[in-house]
Amino acid sequence: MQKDLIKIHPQVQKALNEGRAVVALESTIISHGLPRPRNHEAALEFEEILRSKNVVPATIAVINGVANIGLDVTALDIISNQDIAKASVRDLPILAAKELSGATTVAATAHLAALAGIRVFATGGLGGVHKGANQTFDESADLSVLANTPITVVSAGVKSVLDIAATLERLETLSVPVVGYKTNIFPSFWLRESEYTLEYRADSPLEIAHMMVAQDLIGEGGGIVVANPVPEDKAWNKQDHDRVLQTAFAAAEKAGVRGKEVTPFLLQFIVEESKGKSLEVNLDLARNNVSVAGDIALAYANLGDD
Ligand code: PSU
Ligand code: MN
Repeated sequence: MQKDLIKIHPQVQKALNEGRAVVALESTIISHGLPRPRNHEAALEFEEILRSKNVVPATIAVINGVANIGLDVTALDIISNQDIAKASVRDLPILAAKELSGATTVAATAHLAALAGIRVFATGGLGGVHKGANQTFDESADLSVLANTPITVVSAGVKSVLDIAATLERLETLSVPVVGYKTNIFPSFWLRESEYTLEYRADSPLEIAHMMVAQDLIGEGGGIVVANPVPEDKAWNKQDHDRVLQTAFAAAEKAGVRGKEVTPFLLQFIVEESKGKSLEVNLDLARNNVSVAGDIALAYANLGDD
């Protein structure tokens, strides 16, 4: 068996060759994190936010066994409208051999983006350690993959459905730096805050670009997490947020969801229970992450020009 397992979109390859700014985007948020048809609109909009900054978007997904780095119109339609698998890194060889399609998680997107030479990646929220993980061992592969994947991930922290303290501890153990973007507080996805403070912050894209260069030189070969809070006027009201989340946990417990189903179940439940409010906040924070990732990619590319 000798096939091309990775296909890099010509525009993405050209930008990489020329040292221009490229930002990777994940597909699980599109296939499993957002409802149709908003997911397809979002996929197009995220790419447009980047193009308008003169940054080349590279949405990543596995299409019929081939890891696509940068999607064409047909592939964007597939990830938005077909029921395809949620694919983490461990699923990649299986999808390849079986010639199946899959939407890539943060872990799989980061891994494939780095293989292609992409240095910056925007997502909504990073996966992490789930509550009760001391019993279930449910910790997202997003964390361990970032320990050995040289990519900067812009995320609105982690969802408050996760155990934030444990997630931050694991990132420390895995030697993944976590930097607040214009904040000293770790954000919790729909909210700008959590109970946890961060030791370091960056106040400009250029500062992050300098950290990336230093990470390349003296780091362990891993990534950087940029924690970027949702804009103030877009955040969810804390009281509503807390109430809906409590209901969501109870529902997940009752439904007995396990493994990779947990995150999509909670997200969908929360959208319904909040009458769509959580969805609007989710889209706003994702747009904001895409925009900041674009600025970081531009700053990093400009450093290369000096
Ligand atoms: N955060 C979101 N929406 C999502 C996810 C995270 O706002 O859809 C997805 C990401 O792809 C992340 C994955 O990598 O959930 C984590 O899943 P798990 O907990 O099963 O590793
Ligand atoms: Mn999990």
